[in-house]
Amino acid sequence: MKEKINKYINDVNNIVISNLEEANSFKNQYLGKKGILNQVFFEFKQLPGLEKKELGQLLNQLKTLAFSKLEGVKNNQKSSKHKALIDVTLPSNYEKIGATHPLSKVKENIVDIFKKVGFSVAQEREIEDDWHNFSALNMPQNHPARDMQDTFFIDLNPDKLLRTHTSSVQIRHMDIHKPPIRIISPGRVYRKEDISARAHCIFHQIEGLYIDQNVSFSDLKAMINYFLKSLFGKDLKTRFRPSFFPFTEPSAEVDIYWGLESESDYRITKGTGWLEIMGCGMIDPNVLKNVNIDSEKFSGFAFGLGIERIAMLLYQIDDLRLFFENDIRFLKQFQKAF
Ligand code: 2NM
Repeated sequence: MKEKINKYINDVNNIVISNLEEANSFKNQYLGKKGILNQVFFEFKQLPGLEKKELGQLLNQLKTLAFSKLEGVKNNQKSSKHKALIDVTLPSNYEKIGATHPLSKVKENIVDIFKKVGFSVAQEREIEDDWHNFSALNMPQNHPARDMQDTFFIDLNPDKLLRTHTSSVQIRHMDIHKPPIRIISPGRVYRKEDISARAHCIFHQIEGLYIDQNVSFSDLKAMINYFLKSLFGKDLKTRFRPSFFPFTEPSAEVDIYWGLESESDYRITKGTGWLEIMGCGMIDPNVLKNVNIDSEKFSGFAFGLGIERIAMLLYQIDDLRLFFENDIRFLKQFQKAF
């Protein structure tokens, strides 16, 4: 018995375990239910008391050795796993720390919709002159439409002002490029307004311009319907109401059917279910004349909308000021929203 135990001790000492499979077979062989240790303990129990005393210690030595051998293998594996994972020369894990601002996201979505049908983006200066912001758009000095917008004037001589709409971008584009024209102009615009939940002195617009031969009002309607259905869903209902802008004739305002399902639907649609979403029209021949485009040969349409308004509808934001305060608690909500 003594020799047997000593042999096992020797065996365990000499066994080399190099993988999980070998560890499992060692465990079965020595520590399993019918394993060597249980067998030897069984035999040990049959021994007379005196022999037990002598062999007990040796047997415990074998038991401790077998367990610590297995434990050693486990620890080795753990630490080698760690060694393989930690490579200090690798770049650290990528942490997403920012979010796209909701206004940027809405702008990108709208721009993508128009890019699909051949529009390209035009951008221009925010500090404009009177001609490009007003006069070229069929709003001469003393035109009543100028009263509709309160303008931030920077200088009167020479005239410098903050653009009140992105139509000035389109005027500058038409100055340089001749039809066919398909552009969309997203950008920041300025109006002298008191800041409240519904008004701000800075906001964002997107305007579109399409000029070619034989462009009609039905082309305009089709384009707007394509755009609004792309943005709000293909089952969207729209309607066009006659309106007035100095730079278009005829002009229209476009409503979308928002529904009357909730209390807030009632509030934002004033109980009608309809929401005014954008303005549009056929470009006035006077505007084409101002940029030297032959209005006998070419016609076109234009449209404009406010990005804040769309973002408020899409994300149920009820205070315009949230877009400009950049409060992290507000912005964080858009990290995963898109
Ligand atoms: C609107 C509504 C109707 C518009 C017109 C022009 C330009 F420069 F071509 F004349 N740009 N944008 C336009 C027309 C904008 O916004 C509500």
